[in-house]
Amino acid sequence: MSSEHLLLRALQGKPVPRPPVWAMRQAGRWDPKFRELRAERDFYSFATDSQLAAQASLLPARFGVDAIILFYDITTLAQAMGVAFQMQAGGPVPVAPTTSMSQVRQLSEEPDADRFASVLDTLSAVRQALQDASGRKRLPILVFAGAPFTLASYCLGTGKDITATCRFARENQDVFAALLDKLESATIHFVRTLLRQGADAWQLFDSWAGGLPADDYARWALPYHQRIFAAIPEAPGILFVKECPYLDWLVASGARAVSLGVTHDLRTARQRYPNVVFQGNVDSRVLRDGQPLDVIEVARACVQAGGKSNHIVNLNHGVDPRTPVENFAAFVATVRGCES
Ligand code: 1CP
Repeated sequence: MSSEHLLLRALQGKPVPRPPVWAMRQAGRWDPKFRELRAERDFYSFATDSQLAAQASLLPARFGVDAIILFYDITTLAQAMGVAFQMQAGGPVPVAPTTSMSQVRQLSEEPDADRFASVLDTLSAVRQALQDASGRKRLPILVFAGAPFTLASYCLGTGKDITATCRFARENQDVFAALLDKLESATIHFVRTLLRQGADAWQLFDSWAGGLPADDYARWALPYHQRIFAAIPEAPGILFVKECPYLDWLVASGARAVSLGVTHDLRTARQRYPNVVFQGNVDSRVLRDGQPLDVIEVARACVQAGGKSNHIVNLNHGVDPRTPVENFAAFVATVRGCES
């Protein structure tokens, strides 16, 4: 078997002895070691301390995951562009919502790398920690960005409330379009910078776009995905849209891999698109509410449905904070045990 990492082989559609496995939000509150590390620290001061963020990124390695996702937040890029955030219980909230054209004009579309220096420092610390004696990385490093629609919703202060985001978009079309365009340029610049600094692959999170009606998705999500994936050819990119009903449009995004939720049957999607690399789609609620035996069953069924090649095992959304550690461990171990 080649020395190339399993995740990178899978992303290229190459044959693999088993699918790689990792989880969105694998570094987070569900993990007691993360809670210990985070203690009572404010989220952004924790995330911008590159030594702590590197330690948080690396915590899931002890379970045997096949990739390390770098610890920061989708709002980290917006902060670098000039939007300040506070982390509240429901998620990030802007100190001053970006709602006018003059505010959008002030945002930097290619923020200087020193405006996201802590992410670059975290990347360098994680790379160093993952290096083995021969100088090879033990695991590949994933970086990520929020897609323009989802990140704009945080800049506006509407967050997960899609109805409120759409209302603003309809009443202020020019401002909304200008904000999305700025976020598109900044995202391309940010991801390419991290790839130049040694990240191996990347994921675009358009978490809230799956709730958009088709005509709005066709306007505010799909064209941005297409332009962003086309502008970053140097490393494989994965598209995630939480429980997105528009499978054809996910595939049309140009992403190297498409993350599926439980809205779609993986086996049917696989038959319809035999050459597409799919990521997913174990239900995160089974990890939250089930016993390890339930997790073993759904993880095996997922490998069966998605196949070994052209497949990356993941959840339908992030690991729920109430997930027992033994369930996360069972999820990863089961997929690792599917080797042939
Ligand atoms: O310590 C804490 O307060 C825990 C919550 C947390 C974490 C672990 C937030 C607040 N951000 C992060 C880091 C983070 N965010 C990562 C890296 C860690 C990992 O994946 O292991 C990633 C990939 C994100 C991405 C992110 N942040 C998304 C897209 C993914 C998704 O869940 O759909 C979104 C929408 C955000 C915004 C955000 N940040 C945090 C919260 C609570 C939210 C709101 C969304 C939510 O309720 O989950």
